[in-house]
Amino acid sequence: MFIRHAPDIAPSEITDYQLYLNRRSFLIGIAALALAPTRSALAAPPAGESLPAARNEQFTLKDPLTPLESITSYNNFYEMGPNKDDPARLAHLLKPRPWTVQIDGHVARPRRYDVEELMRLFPLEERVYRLRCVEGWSMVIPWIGYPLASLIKLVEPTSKARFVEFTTLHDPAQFPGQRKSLFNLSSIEWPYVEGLRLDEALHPLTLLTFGLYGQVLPNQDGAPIRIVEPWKYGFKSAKSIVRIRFVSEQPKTAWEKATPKEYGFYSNVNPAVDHPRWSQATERRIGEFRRRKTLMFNGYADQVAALYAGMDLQRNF
Ligand SMILES: Nc1nc2c(c(=O)[nH]1)N[C@H]1C(S)=C(S)[C@@H](COP(=O)(O)O)O[C@H]1N2
Ligand SMILES: [Mo]
Repeated sequence: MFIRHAPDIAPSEITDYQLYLNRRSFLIGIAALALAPTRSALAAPPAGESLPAARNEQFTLKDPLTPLESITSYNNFYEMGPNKDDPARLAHLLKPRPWTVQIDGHVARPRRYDVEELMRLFPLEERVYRLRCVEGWSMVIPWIGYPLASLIKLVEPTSKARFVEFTTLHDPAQFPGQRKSLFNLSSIEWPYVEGLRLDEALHPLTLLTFGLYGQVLPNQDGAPIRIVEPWKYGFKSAKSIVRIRFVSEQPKTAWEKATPKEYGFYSNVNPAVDHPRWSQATERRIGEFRRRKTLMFNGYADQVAALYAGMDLQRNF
């Protein structure tokens, strides 16, 4: 199953991947024992439950994987709190099952889906993508999901649909970061809203994501369903989505509303356009000390540059 003899695989990658597979087979065993009889009645968080998916080599980077430990302990998820370790600490408050996702707006087939059904509509794939946070760090993550395009085609956008808006759950009982208090000085107006142009949402790289590292999404990574948009800064990849709406006007996103001079609608990874308060020319891969050069469109320029042909990317940042 894990056989890639290519000499370009770093020993560190092999170690991470072996660890991952060992842990995965262990978890599959545990999950089978614990969950077999009552799966449909299960409303508890399925964290750690295995989610098998065939790897799509066409969309798999050869970079060493970031360890699962880092992916689940160093997070941005402001609904859970402003610090990187808040999500891991408070993730147990989120109940990702049962969960429904409303799909509406300018589509011929609006519908509310149970996330279990949504997850089974199309074959799941594993894809290794880089995630580049606007703050200057990056990770390499084996995501599990299917192209958002498959779902979009199923619900049939009408000619009025020009953008897609994603909305995260708003529930202060599950998300302490949404409670009003002196300690929550977050400038985000809840719920968290993100958006893409329809052609970006239809791009084959855009992944509707249900898992990572062979298991269902850990709560702190946006369970039970999130978007992953690998050529854009991480904040475009909205977590714990409850609504996907097709609209004709460009959505007002949460970060744009909070700090319009710092966060634009497009937010394509671009080493030539600095954040007003820091350079975007380099980044630090979590787990490494050296800084790497940030790549145009996070390294996906060959695949996505055509989406922005003729656009001024300094203005449309
Ligand atoms: N709803 C919601 N989605 C979110 C965020 C958030 O605070 N709330 N943070 C974003 C940011 S800034 C990043 S870098 C990524 C981090 O994803 P990860 O924690 O799975 O690595 O999630 C993005 N999605
Ligand atoms: Mo981020």
